[in-house]
Amino acid sequence: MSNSERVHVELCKGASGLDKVVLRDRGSSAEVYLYGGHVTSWKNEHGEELLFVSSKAIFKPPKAIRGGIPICFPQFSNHGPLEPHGFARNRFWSIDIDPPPFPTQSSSKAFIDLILKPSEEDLKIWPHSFEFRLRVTLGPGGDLMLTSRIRNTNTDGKVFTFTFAYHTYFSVSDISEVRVEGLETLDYLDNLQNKERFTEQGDAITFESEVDKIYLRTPTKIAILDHEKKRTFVIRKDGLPDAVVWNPWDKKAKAMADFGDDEHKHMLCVEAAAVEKSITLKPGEEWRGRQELSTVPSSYCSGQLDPQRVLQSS
Ligand code: TA6
Repeated sequence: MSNSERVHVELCKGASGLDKVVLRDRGSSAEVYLYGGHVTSWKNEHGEELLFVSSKAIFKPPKAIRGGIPICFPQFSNHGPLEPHGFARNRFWSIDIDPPPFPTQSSSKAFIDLILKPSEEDLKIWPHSFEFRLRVTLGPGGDLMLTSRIRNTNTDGKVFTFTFAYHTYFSVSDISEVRVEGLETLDYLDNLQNKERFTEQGDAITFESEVDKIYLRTPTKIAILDHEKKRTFVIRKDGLPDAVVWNPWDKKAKAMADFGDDEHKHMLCVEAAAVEKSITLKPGEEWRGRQELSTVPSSYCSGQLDPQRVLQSS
């Protein structure tokens, strides 16, 4: 079956009978649940899964799915009065059949538009009307793009502010062999030390214990090198100045009911985010936040690919 005949977008049933959309393009694929507007799978042309989803993940409201790409909105973590990470990740989104024209043209046919609007219940906890449009695109090269467009539709003239993150769980072979490049020498807020501000040392970030840091005003590109898999994840982001790096390590892993005791060894969250400075929208205004994920074959030590070259290339 040629690529043009292949079904690029398919609506079907997933875990717990929840609706999901499967995107396919030249052997690559991605899956998005309407519950949470939540990407739960991204596979390359070899069928290898690139995102981590816990074997104990719960696919049942109101629990957010543990893994993939939860969307944190209108509040990141406990940076505000709402439940941790806001409510968008545990609401049912709809397929947006008539989205406004998309700012950039993509040749990809494998994309889906989802939309979230507040329910009466949501307006009681966050009294603001909004339209949150999310486009998930699987690019011809297997790249995964998420573009969020959030519009303030308040009719009472009220502005609103929010914080945001794509809480991406990357699948890695062995966390103790992983390096993150692009965050060196930056300031960060350490969530394990009352959000105190520190400056990162000069080298690539490696992992030997629990990490929960919010890096401030990072470059638009960050690389995650998985030595064992000879794979580098490249995160490109737009409209999302910060980046959160999280690994619960062993103790927190054991404390989370929807997370396996040893699963911290095979995942790393690097989250394109807007946290330090919340985003303010007047009625009628729209914000856009985009992340593009791709992989390049790599092996740092064999010098085949220097991450700095990845970070400096377009
Ligand atoms: O993004 C890092 C973080 O805020 C951590 O503090 C940790 O709580 C993680 O998110 C997971 O949060 P969750 O609410 O999904 O358990």
